[in-house]
Amino acid sequence: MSVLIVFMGQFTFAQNPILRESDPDFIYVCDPSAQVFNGKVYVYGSHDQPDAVDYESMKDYAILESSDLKTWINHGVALDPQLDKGFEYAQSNMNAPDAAYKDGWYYWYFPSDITHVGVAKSRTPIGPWESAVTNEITTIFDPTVFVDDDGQAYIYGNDHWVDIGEEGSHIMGAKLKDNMIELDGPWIRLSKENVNEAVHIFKRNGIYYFSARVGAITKYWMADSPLPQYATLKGELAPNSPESPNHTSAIEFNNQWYLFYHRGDVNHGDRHRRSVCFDKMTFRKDGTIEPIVYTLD
Ligand code: FUB
Repeated sequence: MSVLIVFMGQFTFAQNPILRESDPDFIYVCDPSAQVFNGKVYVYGSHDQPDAVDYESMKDYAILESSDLKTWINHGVALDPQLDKGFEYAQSNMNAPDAAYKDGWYYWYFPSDITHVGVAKSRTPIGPWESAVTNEITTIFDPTVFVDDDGQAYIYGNDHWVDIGEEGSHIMGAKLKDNMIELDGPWIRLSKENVNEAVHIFKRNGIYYFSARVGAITKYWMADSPLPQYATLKGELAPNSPESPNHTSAIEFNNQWYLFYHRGDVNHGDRHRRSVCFDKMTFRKDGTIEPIVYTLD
């Protein structure tokens, strides 16, 4: 990886962490939901405050954008449910969000009060965002949304938050209606195993991959459908994220797969001041994945 770092306004030339505290517009962006829209990579993330001591102080979100994964535009705080009209129901703990596109709209799924899920929508990937609903659409921890090749959308998460080592939380999934704001069927439990948080789904070569933080690491499952009972646990996807609970998402961009994650041991951070990074993914012939190796610079 290049060690050259050049600053040109909002642009950074280096890989990890994407944003650096020496950037004029630096903010702590974490819980990355990476998406490819219109040939560009967008990272929709949570926003840690510089003086944060817990996750309650998380009260808005951020967007990063890149055309080549080398130069990044930091769009800064992008959705502030406390200030933007139409999100009055949103309270504290604006934990990990996700974004999805369908039928001309970009949808932003965000938690309020830990498990209540609200939805914003926009005609562009970077806003302006308007309220898609006037209240929470459902309750799930770390909501994430996937639109399959046939246009059917699904929402996932874990049924409730548990601490490292605690049991009783699983990967859950449900269909979304075409309006993207109502469930179209019951929640289905997709993992036999317990997970802590950070559920994510992606599809490659017809295989559906689910991942989640389990204890200190991120594990992954494979399945042949978006609502399997059950997906098959395959093992480690990513090691312990230094100084922070793991939260990952995967994208394919220019024929290469990448895993986005955050870490708390850079930018004078900690588990409440995290910074987004990404590294290459390597798939084996049978579709299983080599555990990610985290890099800096
Ligand atoms: O950012 C707050 C929480 O930390 C997220 O919701 C979890 O996934 C963990 O990354």
